[in-house]
Amino acid sequence: MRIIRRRGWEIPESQVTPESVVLNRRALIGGTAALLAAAPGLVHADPNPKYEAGRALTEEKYSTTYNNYYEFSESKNLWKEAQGLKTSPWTIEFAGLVKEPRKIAYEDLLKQVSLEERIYRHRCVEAWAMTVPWTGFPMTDLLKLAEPLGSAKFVAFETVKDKSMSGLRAPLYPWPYVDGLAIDEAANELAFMTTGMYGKPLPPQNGGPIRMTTPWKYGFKQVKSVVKVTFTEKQPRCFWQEINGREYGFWANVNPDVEHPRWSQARERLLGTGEMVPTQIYNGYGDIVASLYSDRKSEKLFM
Ligand SMILES: Nc1nc2c(c(=O)[nH]1)N[C@H]1C(S)=C(S)[C@@H](COP(=O)(O)O)O[C@H]1N2
Ligand SMILES: [Mo]
Repeated sequence: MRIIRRRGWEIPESQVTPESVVLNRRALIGGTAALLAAAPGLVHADPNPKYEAGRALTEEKYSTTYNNYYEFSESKNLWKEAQGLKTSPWTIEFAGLVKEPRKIAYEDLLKQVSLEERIYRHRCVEAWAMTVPWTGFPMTDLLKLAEPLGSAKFVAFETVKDKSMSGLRAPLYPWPYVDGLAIDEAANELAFMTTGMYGKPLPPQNGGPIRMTTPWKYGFKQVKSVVKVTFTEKQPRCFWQEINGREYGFWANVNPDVEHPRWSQARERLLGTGEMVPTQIYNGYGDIVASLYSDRKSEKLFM
């Protein structure tokens, strides 16, 4: 098991978690050493305070049973169907403006990165939110492995198309699901490749075996079950932008003051408790990411 990097992104779990959840997770981690050693994509890291989640973790039973994954279904209740996605073996392709286009087995990729745990807030454009302890590695490490050329200005992530996904039969959608980032966004310290949650491998419904996580942006930017990473000179086409570019743009940074054409973004509903809380600009991560946009003020940054 590679693992454990003492860097922050989260306050110690004991400070953000109801005591019972902490105890359960400690029991899980302590009691399943063999499982942890055997399963890829796992980590239990010692949190080192840097970024504060500032709210309780969402209970796992909610974040793993209330999902957006249109390849399976437009309903939130798709987790059972998603178990049909075989997440091993898994291969990721590096394509486009890279030194050498190639495919890499997920197992081999994991050997070349260090896993850590980060507790991030997640904000869906539909105005629900959750707080999740993710496992994974910085997106910069993926960039290093992919070796993009200097001419690469953007990176696009693509979701698998699999026979287990009955939603793919909806012909109106521009499958595969693709979304992307500017290279400097992808290199930001918050951008994360996620391989697990709650100390376990990432389940298919949450984008297993590997998804990307950019917590300052709306959830639809966060591509699940990634099989292809393509470097481009121009902004890549993005799934939701293509479906409805008026409502869903490329940058899609969270902002409580920029309304969705059909609803307010001022507040968000916490999964599990149903509590309504104010939404923060950049989902509360502005101190880390706002500088990415200082030279992009003319762009439609918030939707
Ligand atoms: N491939 C794919 N990725 C996707 C989606 C999807 O439908 N298909 N939905 C997105 C949206 S809208 C959100 S809010 C998050 C939800 O992630 P979660 O189910 O882990 O909460 O996944 C994002 N990634
Ligand atoms: Mo979403």
